[in-house]
Amino acid sequence: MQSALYEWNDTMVALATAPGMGAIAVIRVSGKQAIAVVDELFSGKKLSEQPGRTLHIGMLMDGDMPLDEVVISLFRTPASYTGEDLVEISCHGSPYIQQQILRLIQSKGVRMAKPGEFTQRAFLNGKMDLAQAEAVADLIASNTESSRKAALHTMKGGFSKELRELREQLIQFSALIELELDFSQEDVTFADRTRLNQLIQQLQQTTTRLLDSFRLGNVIRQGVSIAIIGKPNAGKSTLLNALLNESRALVSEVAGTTRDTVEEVMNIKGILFRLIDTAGIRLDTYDAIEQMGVVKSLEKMRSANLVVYLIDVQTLTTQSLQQVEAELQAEKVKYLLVGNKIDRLTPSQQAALPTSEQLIYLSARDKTGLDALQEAIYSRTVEGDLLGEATIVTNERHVAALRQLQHALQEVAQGLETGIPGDLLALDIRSCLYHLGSITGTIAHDEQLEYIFSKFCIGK
Ligand SMILES: Nc1nc2c(ncn2[C@@H]2O[C@H](COP(=O)(O)OP(=O)(O)OP(=O)(O)O)[C@@H](O)[C@H]2O)c(=O)[nH]1
Ligand SMILES: [Mg+2]
Repeated sequence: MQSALYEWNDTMVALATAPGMGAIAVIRVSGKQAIAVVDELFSGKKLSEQPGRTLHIGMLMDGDMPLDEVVISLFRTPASYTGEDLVEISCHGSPYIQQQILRLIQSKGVRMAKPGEFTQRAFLNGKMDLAQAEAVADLIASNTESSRKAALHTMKGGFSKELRELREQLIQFSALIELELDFSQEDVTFADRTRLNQLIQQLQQTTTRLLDSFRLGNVIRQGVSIAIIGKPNAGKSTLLNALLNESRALVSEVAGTTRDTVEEVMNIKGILFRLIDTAGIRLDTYDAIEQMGVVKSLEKMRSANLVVYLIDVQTLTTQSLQQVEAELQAEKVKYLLVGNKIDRLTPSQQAALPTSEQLIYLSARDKTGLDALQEAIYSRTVEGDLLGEATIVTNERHVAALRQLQHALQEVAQGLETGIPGDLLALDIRSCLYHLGSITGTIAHDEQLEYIFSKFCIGK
């Protein structure tokens, strides 16, 4: 898979660990000259005579002067991350040493790698397909259990396997169509029309399932936004602090304390939730700043994935509850109702409180009932079995391609129904294969690759 981007003969270097001081830093060199160049700087064994997948300890020399004691990991083509000769130098993590090593290697005619170029080479050398390469960046960026899991699944080829199966089905399909073309002169009804219909249905189902997984994929990637809404003094900021287990938002007995929204993240069962504390909603205020806060709260409420509506139980009645629910329903938002300050009521008063499926009682101050709230937040927003091994599509580019595939499949299905000629069907199938190929990168343009890999870290 030759590409104009790919300069087959040049050797590149980059710092693979985060810049700055650390215990150890890793510098990667990949390409035809990688081993020879590092060999010239290394005072230990002759690296060019060593087999791949070996480690070597020795001094890295700046001329006659020892610069640092390092460990060399040696990989030989094709058994390396990039598929090329690859040397990793583990040095002491001083930024000065890192810079000196990078300088020495560049002085041997090696250039600095661009972001993602190691992975790009791995892709161009057929070590992984494009979907897998993109998952490498996702894995590095993963910040929760769910994002880590989804990225690892794709990086290890889970998604690619599903795409390959789709592709095989499509090829089967086109073979059947060709067969039909061969028989078109004879007056036989094609025996396997049912088989064709079955196949196209299977293809559509898989595509739809993958597309549907993106709803969850989006949740995994971006997190779920939760707006905490309610009247002034209901205890919204206290609840935010309790959920975060820190004093993040200002709390006071003065109604109208929160003026601007406060956002913080919380992790429930490996999913990221963005909690938004808002100014209490009071529509009769004459304070201009507070009024602005209220407008903002309403905006946050409308754009959130879930609204947690807080009510002080001391003011809670069946009637007020109904009114709140009616208003939330009119806003068409997904919501949970929380009766706060339960500690203020006697057990008999508590027993007399209205109950509803959507209603949770707790004390934000005493931090009781928080587990039930977290559980409800999770189950209201994240559906399906996250711990399963199913592919979850998290990448917008893949979604766009899958949508086009779905559209093209629809054309094929329609063509079958209306009985369009086989050669036209074959064209539609080619378009299906094209969209599939764009995900795995069998069909990829240089600019597109450049764009995808430019978003990677340097050294990966
Ligand atoms: N007894 C009791 N008091 C609480 C509880 N939660 C909050 N409070 C008190 O209620 C008052 C208001 O709390 P805040 O968290 O500032 O309320 P808020 O909804 O953020 O208020 P605004 O930002 O003004 O809209 C404070 O004095 C809190 O200590 C609770 O569970 N029990
Ligand atoms: Mg507040």
